[in-house]
Amino acid sequence: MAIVGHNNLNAKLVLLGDMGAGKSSLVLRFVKGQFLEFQESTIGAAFFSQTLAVSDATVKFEIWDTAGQERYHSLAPMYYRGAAAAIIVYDITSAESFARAKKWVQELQKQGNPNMVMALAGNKADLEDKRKVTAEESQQPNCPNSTSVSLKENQSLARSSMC
Ligand SMILES: Nc1nc2c(ncn2[C@@H]2O[C@H](COP(=O)(O)OP(=O)(O)OP(=O)(O)O)[C@@H](O)[C@H]2O)c(=O)[nH]1
Ligand SMILES: [Mg+2]
Repeated sequence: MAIVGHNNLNAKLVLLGDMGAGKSSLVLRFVKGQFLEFQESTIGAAFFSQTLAVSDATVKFEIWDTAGQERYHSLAPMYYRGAAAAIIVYDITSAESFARAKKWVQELQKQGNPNMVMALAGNKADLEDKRKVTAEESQQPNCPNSTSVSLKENQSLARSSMC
């Protein structure tokens, strides 16, 4: 996290996870408070920023929304390098997306900034009847408190937990 001026901080945040997990939906909720039923798949990566007042400081989040398609995997280090925080998103209706999320946690633990704050967010909680990743499974030893959210139903991101 870079200190820009008195109580003004810049924080780089990166979104990682399988394609279709909901990374862009999460950013759209955070930045514009919106949800799109047909969100287009991200190509390469997209950049957004959002400024929030946190206690007596102003934090400007510089957000990299990466593309989940496998062919973009090799670009990811460019986006997570130097990041203060990473949110790894998976889709609770897809076991593959959860397997991918676990790989991201491992990759960041090996290659990411050691002080990086990581959160694991199981998205699409509104599709509970199609759930493939149980709440127990999602409690990873290296990320023990993950919970699920629905970006569609505008549940708070605070419900996803820190690793
Ligand atoms: N039912 C439901 N659908 C969701 C939710 N969040 C996102 N979606 C839908 O899931 C689809 C994929 O969401 P995206 O945000 O594009 O996923 P992504 O992770 O950015 O995907 P890539 O850019 O391909 O890596 C979109 O059609 C969204 O509308 C949710 O909480 N519930
Ligand atoms: Mg996307």
